[in-house]
Parts: sequence; C-alpha cells; structure tokens
Amino acid sequence: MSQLIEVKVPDIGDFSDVPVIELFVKVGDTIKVDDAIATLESDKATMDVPSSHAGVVKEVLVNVGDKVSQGSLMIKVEAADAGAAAPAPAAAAPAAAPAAAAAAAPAPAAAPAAAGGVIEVKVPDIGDFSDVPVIELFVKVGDTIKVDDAIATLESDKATMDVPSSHAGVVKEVLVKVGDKVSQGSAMIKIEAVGAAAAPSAPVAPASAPAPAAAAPAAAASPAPAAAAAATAPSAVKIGGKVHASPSVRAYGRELGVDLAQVKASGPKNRILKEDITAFIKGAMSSGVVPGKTVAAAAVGSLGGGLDLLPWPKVDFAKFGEVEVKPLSRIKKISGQNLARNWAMIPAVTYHEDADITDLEAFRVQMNKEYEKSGKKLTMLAFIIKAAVRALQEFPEFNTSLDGDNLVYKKYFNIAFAADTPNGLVVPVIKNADTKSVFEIAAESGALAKKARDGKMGPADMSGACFTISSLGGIGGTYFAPIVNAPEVAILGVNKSAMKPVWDGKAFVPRLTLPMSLTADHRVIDGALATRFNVYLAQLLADFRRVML
Ligand code: CAO
Repeated sequence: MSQLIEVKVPDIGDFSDVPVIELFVKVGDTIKVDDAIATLESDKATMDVPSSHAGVVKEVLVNVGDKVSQGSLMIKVEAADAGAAAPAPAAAAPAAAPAAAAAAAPAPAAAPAAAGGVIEVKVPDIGDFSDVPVIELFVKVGDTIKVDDAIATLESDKATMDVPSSHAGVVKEVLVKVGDKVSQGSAMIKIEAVGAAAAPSAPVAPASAPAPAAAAPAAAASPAPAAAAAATAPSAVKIGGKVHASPSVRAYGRELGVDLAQVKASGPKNRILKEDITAFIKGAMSSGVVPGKTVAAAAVGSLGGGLDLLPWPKVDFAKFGEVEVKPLSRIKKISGQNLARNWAMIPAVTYHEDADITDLEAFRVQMNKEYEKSGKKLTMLAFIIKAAVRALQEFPEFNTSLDGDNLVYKKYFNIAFAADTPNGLVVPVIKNADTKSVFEIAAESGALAKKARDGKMGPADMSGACFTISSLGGIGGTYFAPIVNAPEVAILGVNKSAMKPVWDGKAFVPRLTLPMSLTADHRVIDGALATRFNVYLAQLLADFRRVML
C-alpha cells in the first residue's frame, strides 16, 4: 500500500534560513532517492536538497525565495512501495546528505595573527569533506583582500563552497593552484596582515548535495538588483534545468541579472565560469535583437529582470511614400549597441545645474587675445575638463567603476569627450588630464577631435576613460540627459552658455550662464552626492582660482 512521506531538509551544518533558489520537482513528478528537490544558496555555499525517498510527488510545500533550515518540510511523496521506502525522512539518509555534519565549529583556519606579520590562511572546517579540488582561484600575489573575501572555490561532487579569507591584508604567496586537492587545514595563501589581530573567519560550512542550479536567488548578500528581488516572487518559480556554478560565479551572474540556465558552460563537468557569463553578455549585446526580445531582455533572462518588450515594429514605409534605405555607419552600429545596453542596464538619473561662467569666459577671451600670435588657443571645453578633474578628485565616487560587488576607485584622471564626426559619435580620451595645463588640454582635445573627424582614431585613443564630457556648447540647446558611458559611472553634458538675468540681491544683473546636465549611475551615486558634485563644479567654473586649491 502506498503511503505519504514527508521529505525534509537534512542536516545542513551551521546553516539556517537559507533561501531556496530553485525547485526541481512539481506535483506528479516521479523521483528517485537522491534526486535533487531544490537548491539552497547562502552567501558561502550552494547545496542541493536530495530526496530521501523514491515515489510520486504529491505536494510541494516550498516556493523559490522561501527560507529553510534543517527539518523544514519540502515535499510529500507517495512512496512507490511503502515497505521499501528508505527509512527516516527528516535528517535525510546519510548517503543522501554526506555533508551533513558540516561546519559547526568556528574556523580553526588561520595561524595566529601577529600584528602586521605574514599569516598563513588555511582551509577552515569544511565538515566531512577532504581532498576537495580547487576549481577557481580569486586572488593573486599583490592583491589586497578583506576578511571573508573569497580566496578560492572548492567543489566536490556534493557541494560547492568558497573559502573565505580569515584575515585582511596583502597576498604575499598563493600556495595552491586550480586542480589541487585540499582539506581542512590546508594552507591556501600567505598574507601580510594589515594592522592588528585579524578577525576569525566563518567556517566554510559546506552542505549536502551536488552543485548548483540556475537563477537569481534572493541572497541577502546581494545588492538586490531588480532581477534578484523579482526572483523571490512565486511567479519566478523555476522548475528543473540544473546548471553548475560556484557561489561567487552565481553572485556575479546575479549582479548582472543573468539567467545562468542560458549560459554556455566551458568549465570542467560543464561548470559555468565567470568568463562564460561575460561572454554571454557580450554575445547577447552584439547579436542585437533576438526574436521577440530586446538585447537587454536576452541578456538579463526572463526571471523578472528582462524587459520582455514587443518585437521591433516591422513597417513597410514605402507604402506611405517614397523612401531611401542607407546602411548605418560602422560607428553608429557599434555605439548604438553600447548606448542601448547602457541606457537599459544603468539606473541613471540626470541632475541639472547652471554655472556662472561670466568671469571665466572673459578670462578665456582675454587669454586668447594675448596668445593669438603664438598659435595657442583656450577652449571652454578645456576649462571644463580641468574643472571636472578637480571635482573628481574632490568626489572620488565619480572616478569609479562597478566590478561585481566591488567598486574600483581609479587614481588616474582620464577624461573622455564626445566628438561629433560625419560618421557618428566617437569618444576620444585625454589621458592623465590632472597633469596637463588648460593649454595642453585644449591643444590635445583639438588634435583628437580632428583625428576623429578624419576617421583616424585608434582603439588606444578611445580607451581608459574615467569620466566623459559631452559638449553641445558650440551648437546650442539648453539641457539634455546624456547616457552614462559604461563602465564609467557619470557623464557631464553641457549646452550653449547664454546671458541670463540673475538677481544679485538688489537688481537683476546679466550673467553668462552655462547649462550643465550630469547623468550618474544611481547604484554608485545618489542624488545628494550628484547635486553636491554639480554645485562644486559650478563653483569651480564661476571662480576658476578654486581649481588650484
Ligand atoms: N557655450 C557657448 N558657446 C560655446 C560653448 C558653450 N558651452 N562651447 C563652445 N562654444 C563656442 C566656442 O566659443 C566656439 O565659438 P567661436 O567659433 O565663435 O569661437 C564654438 O562654440 C566652437 O567651439 P570649440 O572650437 O571650442 O569647440 P567645442 O569645444 O565646442 O567642441 C567638440 C569640440 C569636439 C566637443 C565638438 O566639435 C563636438 O563634436 N561636439 C558635439 C558633441 C556631441 O555630439 N555630444 C552629444 C553626445 S550625445 O549624442
């Protein structure tokens, strides 16, 4: 006679309240002992919950996004033959949950922490596991790492786990390589500790079961992009279709809103590597529109992060009048793809400010008169570039790029500017603008703009920018909303300055006013900071002596 059996989460070591990121079974499915029911993911490990019994699934009691702990009820199974059913449901059969005992103890890991000395970081308590292969290394000699930064990913056939660093400091030696097998206590790296005694590291805490699955979980550690949040909703429940990736690769996928199920794996055992996700994004961007989906939708997958827009309208324009079809220039095709990605993927906000450039323009005109004969010329763009560098130095968040969960602060100041050419928009870069005079910047931007218009720009002329300025000042306009030039986090647009009446407390006085439009990536820069940057930049332009301070 058949009998309903409750299948529960087995012993998963130290973990509790771990989000379900994927479900592999639905009512009516026939499953075998050890079949994966669901994948759980903490910020340290991903683990499958295996079924302790064979039979037909009668009820599924969890949803994607639910948080579960040891003993949480997952499904009810009608055992094919009650008598033959595997024993106890709960703490799953040992064979099904080998990692069980895992990780209760705090990390023995690192050697004693001598203040500022070289410390060996070792594999902490990884429960029952030993001789686990290193499948990915995240650090190299010279890297500066924090406590809990992932050093490497280990993967057995039952679990994937990141080894966190027990200490902060600079990596002096890497003692393992990909493919090496390690166990608790194996030395991983040597680091020169920063400051005093290091904090103890959390245990790796592996858990039961084979590796991963796809999709964006609601991991607490994630910066909660829209896609991740959406994945917690019941509508995002994903059944079946397992994929294989380490927790850090999953975190990277989540960051970019990529559905890992769509990514082609190139690692051993069909494992998805970080490069595979990058290649997937690049492929989606360069392949343009896929049937029924935009580039962005193709890139971010369908778990609530995709735009899922209608296909582009196909219209026979000739039906309505005479037309002529011309192919897009190569520049327009390339810049179009970048602009579409940046517009769709960056939560950007544009902030406006007026700068009083009356005195600066008078100074510029005066200087140009004096330097006319020597062939030197000062442009407003050159002054704006110089002032922008000063503002970037004052507000370092604007001189950054997002890299997964990290923000890369650049200590150099390369400023790009948009140049309009007969073939489309190009963005040459003035390298190390902080070390150059306004004259030098004016000469270099003039030369680069000419090179751009002559179609002679090489990749080196257009790479390495930290911040971009788009000047429409020579043309007109009042304000606009420029698109951030990723991976930069902000762009400044300026339009044509105009004399405007400004109230000075007693009377309206004519002031030459430069309209500025700053677009910033809200993931890095919030409104208060953006407005402070704009106000500061306007002050610099109003009184350029401030640039020297
Ligand atoms: N307000 C008023 N006048 C301005 C000005 C401003 N903000 N900026 C420049 N001008 C005036 C200059 O005084 C100059 O006038 P004169 O010819 O009377 O001396 C004229 O405009 C041309 O200025 P310039 O030689 O200094 O060139 P520029 O700095 O304006 O532009 C460049 C250089 C490369 C930025 C420009 O040629 C260009 O390509 N601009 C378009 C950029 C663009 O397309 N941005 C949009 C990107 S998003 O689609």
